This record gives sequence, structure tokens and C-alpha cells, in this order.
Amino acid sequence: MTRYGPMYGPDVTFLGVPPCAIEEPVTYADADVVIVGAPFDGGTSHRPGTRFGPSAIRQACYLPHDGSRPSLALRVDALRDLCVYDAGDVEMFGGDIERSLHALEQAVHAVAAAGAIPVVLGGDHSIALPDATGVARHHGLGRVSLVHFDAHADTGDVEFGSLHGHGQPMRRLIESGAVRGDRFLQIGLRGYWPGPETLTWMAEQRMRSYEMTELVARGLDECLTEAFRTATDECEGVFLSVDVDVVDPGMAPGTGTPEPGGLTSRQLLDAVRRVCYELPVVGVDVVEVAPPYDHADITAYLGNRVVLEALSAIARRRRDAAGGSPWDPRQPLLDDR
Ligand SMILES: [Mn+2]
Repeated sequence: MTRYGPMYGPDVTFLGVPPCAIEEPVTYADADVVIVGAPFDGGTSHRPGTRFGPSAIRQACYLPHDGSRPSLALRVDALRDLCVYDAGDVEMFGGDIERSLHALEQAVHAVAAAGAIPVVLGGDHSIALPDATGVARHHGLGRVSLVHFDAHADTGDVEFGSLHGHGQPMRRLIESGAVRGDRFLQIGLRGYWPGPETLTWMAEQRMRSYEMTELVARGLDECLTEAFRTATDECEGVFLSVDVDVVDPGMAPGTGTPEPGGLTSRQLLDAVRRVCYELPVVGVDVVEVAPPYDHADITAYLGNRVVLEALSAIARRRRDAAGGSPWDPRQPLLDDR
């Protein structure tokens, strides 16, 4: 597998965690988590630029890049409590989507096969197909459910004459059998796409899509609690796919297909924490961060914190499983947790 190395900026790791090499499994044999960069925007339908996403997400932080991030809320240091490596960027040529997605799937599968959780930094959302497929190939096709935060359903069929693109990965995952339609939980949909034909197809697959209107009417937490009950039914693991455009463009402007009226960044971070603390997450991707449209790195910072929130919650889940009192956000901060 080829790495881009310094193609899209300095060849640095996520907040200074140690590097590893995908083609040398011995370099991540003890990993709990491996970060994989997917600098690909060849599947974009509108504004490109997510090829610069992995580099921006890795670096967007005002603290020392020292491989340590003690979570104030969760009282864990995910980058130290877990064994986290960064494999760098998979070579993904924007003009060859099939070869690029294949290369990423091989990398993600190698991480899962090593017993680690792949955390993929996108890249446009077409990468969710190889990400979830690579994980499902290891854990079992149809045995991994998908929790999908997005403004868009990403269930298009053929777009621009192609089966692959950032508006279609969820349909391809269901068609291939990698993920069951009735174990697909979508959160944050809104706007003016897709049309009735696609919505009918989604209903036939028994996908569960929580639109913003329902989230507003019922409350995000109640909807998450309901979704979580389905997520582990006949599934051992959960893949978490976070499209940063689920957040309102006012709080996440750096993205290619912004849709007004989304979640706040606070809501997304709390929701990601709940997913990774309450569910057995076996893979994560954070996609659609497009630095060319970002202002003051707002969206890159959010992407960085989504990754940290996920890792911190995974670390806390493991600590609590090994004994100790469960995390309670109502407890005062300075109590020993
Ligand atoms: Mn998407």
C-alpha cells in the first residue's frame, strides 16, 4: 500500500501520536486504535477540497502536539490510555475512484484484522463505503450496524453516471450486504435531497432516518436512546460515520455541501461521546472537512474534537468495563471519578 507522505502538507501524526506503517502489521500489532488519512475528494458533487481534510484535522489544536489529551469531562487520557498510532495518508488519486476506494478498504481491513479500531480522517463521504466494508469484512458482513450523522442521506443510486461518489456510499453498503438496511441509523437529515424515489428505496430497506425536524420535536437524546436499542440487535459492533455537515454551517462552514439548520457543535460532540461510550464501536470515520472553505479553522477544530471525543469515550468505556463507577455527567467535576 502506498502512502502519500507529505503530499498535502507536513507528514505529521494526529496530535503527535506515534506513527505506524499499514503494510507492516508488526508496527501496530499492539494498537487499540489506528488513525488512517483518506485525502480524497474525487467523489465530490459540488465544491471539492476535502483532500486537505486529514492534514487539517490532525493539526487543528492549540495545545502541544505531544500525544496526550486528558479529557476534562471523562477523566481519561485517550491518547495514552489507549495505544493509538497514525498510519498516515493512503494514496488516493482523485481521478481514479475505484482504485482509491479499494486501497482504502485494504488499509481499513488490515487495521481491523489486527484487532484495532480504524479511525479514518476524510476525505469526502464516498470513503464510508470502503471504511465500513473493511470493518465488516473482519467482524462479519451484516454484523456491524451503522450510526450515521449527516445532513444528507447519501443513498443516491447512479450520480453523474457513476456508482461511486459522496452521495451514494450508504446505498452501496446495503446493496453489497456489508451493512443491513434495518441496522442503518441516520441522524440529522434535512434540506432538499433526496427525492421521493430514493426515499421509497430507503423505506424499503427499513433504514431509520432521524430528520432534524424529528430531533427538534423529540429531543436529540431521546432519539439517540431509541436508536441505540436497534444498533446492537444482532450486531456485535457499530461503525460511526460523522459527516461534519450534520452541524450547522455557522459552526462548520468548511465543507463542500453546506445545509443550513443543523446540529450545534456541542450537540454533535455530546452525541459522539454517547455513541462511543454506550455502544461497542469498531470503526469511525470523520468526513467532509474542506479547509478551502473554512474560516479560522472552525471546522478543522471541530473534526479534531470529534475524533478526541470518540477516543476519550472509547477509553472511558474500557476503563469502566474493567471495573469502576460509570461516567455520570451530573457529577461535579472535581469529584474523583
Ligand atoms: Mn455525507
